[in-house]
Amino acid sequence: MKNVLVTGGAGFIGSALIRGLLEEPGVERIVALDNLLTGHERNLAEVNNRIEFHNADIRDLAALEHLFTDIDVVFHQAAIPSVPRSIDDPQLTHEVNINGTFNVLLAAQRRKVSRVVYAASSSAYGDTVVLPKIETLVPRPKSPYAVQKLVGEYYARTFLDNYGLATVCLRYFNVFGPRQDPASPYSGVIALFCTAALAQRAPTIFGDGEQTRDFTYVDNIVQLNLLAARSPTAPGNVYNGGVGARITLNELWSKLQELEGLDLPPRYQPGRAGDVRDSQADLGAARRDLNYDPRIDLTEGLRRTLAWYRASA
Ligand code: UD2
Repeated sequence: MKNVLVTGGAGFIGSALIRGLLEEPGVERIVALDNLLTGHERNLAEVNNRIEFHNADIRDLAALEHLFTDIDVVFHQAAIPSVPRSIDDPQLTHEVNINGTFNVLLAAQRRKVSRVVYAASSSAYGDTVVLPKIETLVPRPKSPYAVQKLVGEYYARTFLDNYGLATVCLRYFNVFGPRQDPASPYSGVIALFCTAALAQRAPTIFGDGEQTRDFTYVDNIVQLNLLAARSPTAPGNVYNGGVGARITLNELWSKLQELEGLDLPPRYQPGRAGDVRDSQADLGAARRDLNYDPRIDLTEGLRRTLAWYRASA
């Protein structure tokens, strides 16, 4: 793994991954690609002189083919996230998340990239009777976003089977941490809750707040990506990326209030379309095959995230 490229490199997860890659032995050249639709150049501010940044779009196949020259591993993080955003704008999210992913795989195959690690989503599971959710469950996507991310997995597997492109899919479970943008109504709930807590504002909870999530600090996901890029047995597989726990949104807000010494009841609004009720990762496969060991739990992750938002306000 000498030359690596991160799509969505100026995004929240992509920029964290780049910081991880900068510490990784043997990595010599890091290329970041982003169209800055949801990413920000400021996310790469202090590492900018150690990487190559390209303002490029994954819908542009020619640009990808050009940038993938001599690349060993592509970490494909570029996407338009958010379940409600995909419901509001299915066409744009389809074009980026499905057609863009197809282009990344095609360019990787044409440029003889040795491996693509793909950011898949836990949303692929939908509502299952079984918890924690294990990779062998039949997917039941509930939103355009969930379908789009799942199609990416199927394409990744198909490119391995038909063209020999080594691909690994990582189903991220509700990732949070520094640099997650709190500025959009489509932002991840922890970014919104942390910034509400720091401003001493009541957050909005959609539904009864008893839905559960496996909130995963971003450094755990960086570790998972680096392991997936190196493991000889990973290609062709799908791995959950979570911490293996779950918490309700009501509990999450209580925890944040405790950490910040607040007493602010949340506002409740009707539940969101496409929302999954419960989510928790089974980590058996990732632990067994990849040696994945998520070291940062929710409380520690929240402390670090609050500190980051406080410092960057
Ligand atoms: C989904 C995926 C996640 C990732 C993400 C990317 C599931 C279970 N998870 O996250 O793996 O791919 O999409 O976008 O499908 N909420 C509030 N108040 C707010 C904002 C959100 O109550 O102000 C609720 C929301 O209704 C949901 C929960 O918080 O029940 C989490 O929402 P989110 O948008 O942070 O992430 P989610 O679960 O859609």
